Parts: sequence; C-alpha cells; structure tokens
Amino acid sequence: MKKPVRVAVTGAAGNIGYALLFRIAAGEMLGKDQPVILQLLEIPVEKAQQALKGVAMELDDCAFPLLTDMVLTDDPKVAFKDANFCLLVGSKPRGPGMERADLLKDNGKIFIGQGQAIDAVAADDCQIAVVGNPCNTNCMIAAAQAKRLSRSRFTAMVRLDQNRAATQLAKKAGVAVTDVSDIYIYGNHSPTMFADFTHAKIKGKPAAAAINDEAWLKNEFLPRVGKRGAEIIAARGLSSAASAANALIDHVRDLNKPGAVHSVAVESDGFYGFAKGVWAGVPVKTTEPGSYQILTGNQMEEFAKSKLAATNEELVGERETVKELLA
Ligand code: NAX
Repeated sequence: MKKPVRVAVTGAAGNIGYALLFRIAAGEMLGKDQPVILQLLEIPVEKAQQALKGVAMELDDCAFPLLTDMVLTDDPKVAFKDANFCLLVGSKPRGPGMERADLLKDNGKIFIGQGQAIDAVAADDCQIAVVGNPCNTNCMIAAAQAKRLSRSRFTAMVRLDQNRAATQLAKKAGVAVTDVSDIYIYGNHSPTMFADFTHAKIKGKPAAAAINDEAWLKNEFLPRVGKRGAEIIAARGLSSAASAANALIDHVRDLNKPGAVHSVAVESDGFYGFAKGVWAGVPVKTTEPGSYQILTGNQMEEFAKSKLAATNEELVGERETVKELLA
C-alpha cells in the first residue's frame, strides 16, 4: 500500500465540495491505489462548520478503503499542514449590488492569507489548484505570497471550459466527444476566454473543416462556451458544481500524468502575447507529477490573435484592480 497523500480542500461544505470530496476519496483523482487524508477547511461560522461535519459523516458512511483520515478545521494553517495538494475552491459569492471590482478585492484578500499559510506549512512538493472565482487572478494573488514554493506549482482551473468546448464541438459535428482532440482554452476563466477551435481536431482532422461553418464557430460556439456558467445558473438556479468538481478531478489527474496535454492557467512569461505575470489558460504537457511544459508552438491567425488580446486585456485589468494585494 502506498503512503497516504494529504489533500486540502477549501470551501469543503459548499456545492463543489459536495460533488468533489467523494470522488477524491474513491480514488478518481489520484488513482485507485493511492490512499488519501482529506484536510477540509470551512469558514469559522457555526452553520458552515456544522455542514462540514455532516459532509464528513457521509464520507465516513461510504467506508471508502482509500480514505485513511480526515481533518476538519476553520484554520488555514491546520488545513494546509504538510498538504501535497491544496484545492482552493472556497470563496465568497457575489452579493446583491456588488461590483465585480469589489468581488475581486474581497476574494483576493482570502487568497493572500491562504497563499501565506500554504507557503508556510504545506509539503515541499505541494500542488495548488485554484477554482474559486475569479480563479486566474486569485491564483496570481496566492502565488505572490510564495517564498518557499515555486510559483509554477500554482495553477488555476480552465478545464471545465475545455470540457464544455469539446462537447459542443462533438454535438455540432455529430461525433463522440472522444473523437474531438486538441481543443484548448486560452486566457481568463470568464466569457472573454478563447476556446481555440482553429487548432482543434475531429477524428484527427481540422475541426473547422469537419464542421464547415465558420459563422457558427465564431458567433455561436465561442459565446456558448464562454457563457455556459450563466446558462447553467439560469437553468438550475445554482452555479455549476458537479461539472466543476469533475473538471478539477481532470485538472489534477492530468497534471500528475506524464505526457497528458491539457488546458491549465499558469503564470505567463509572455507566451501568446499575454502580459508577463498574469495567470492565463494555455495548453501544457505534463512532464512529471506537478510539473509541465507550456506549449507555445501554435501559430495564431488574426481572428485568434484579437481574441487573445481581449482576454489578456481583461486579465491585466483585474491585476490592476487588485494591485495592492500583490505586494
Ligand atoms: P458555494 O457557495 O456553494 O461554496 C463555497 C464554500 O466556500 C462555502 O461553503 C463557503 O462557506 C466557503 N468559503 C468561503 N470563504 C472561504 C474561506 N475563506 N475559506 C474556506 N472556505 C470558504 O460555492 P461553489 O458552488 O462550491 O463554488 C465555489 C467557487 O467556485 C466559487 O467562487 C465559484 O465562482 C467557483 N467556480 C469556478 C469554476 C471554474 O471553472 N473555475 C466553475 C464553477 C464555479 O463557478
């Protein structure tokens, strides 16, 4: 039996947490032979702590063979202690009348404290994945606190957008989702993201040729993927939770599978024209567990370049809004 790894999850009593923890404990993220210790963080509010206890009782009631222990806490330093994975899901939802800038600043503060705690107490090999929105900018804020850990270990999730894009292309072409490949997300996890259909393939051939409907790709596919979160909220009355949890499982699993090529938001060194230092979605190839090579070889046409410039502009604007949180 392998030694257990420690997986810290924030916002563990929330909607995504409820769809995520059981799959981690079942071995779907790190493998069916990898025991895990779940270290669960919730806010220091009675209702949230009670809900967390309820989730832990249900985890107990599953008798998962791989779940060797659980820690429930409201203290980030306890949650992140020796953690090999820190999955930062928890953040505040946008309240009534709240401006996006206020949300950015409010949630940003959470990620300063969590970034500091992770850098102080997490395991040396820790991998940090940020889901709480605005996830690219929150990831940048947390990573700014890293002194001991490498900033390359801080990633934000755009995998849900990749999965959404793959399904939309498959439906339009009338093929199985497994026939779609090479569809990657660039930029922000927001409606400005660019789901790069220009390099996507269907049954190994260019997707644009297989679909043969440029207007649909530009004017329907892109907005549908970009605004899918809002479409789910309108239909369900709640934001995407199971599909977000599933995407996080994919994100972490593929970051630990050498050879996997997938979309991840990582620190820009100027790739594809993104401003240096923002966290932008890009295709990466996992080299060894937790490490990756950024794939910079895709030639972009003018249309794609304009989309990349727009999503970069939004990321730069978000960085400007939170600049006092980056010091
Ligand atoms: P919920 O509101 O159901 O749960 C969030 C939980 O986080 C709550 O239980 C809350 O008490 C807790 N929390 C808040 N601040 C915390 C803190 N400082 N430390 C620990 N816990 C804290 O939201 P849920 O539906 O689970 O979504 C969580 C986050 O994921 C949101 O920010 C949401 O916008 C974001 N999403 C990101 C996606 C992505 O693709 N990157 C897609 C899905 C989702 O919209």
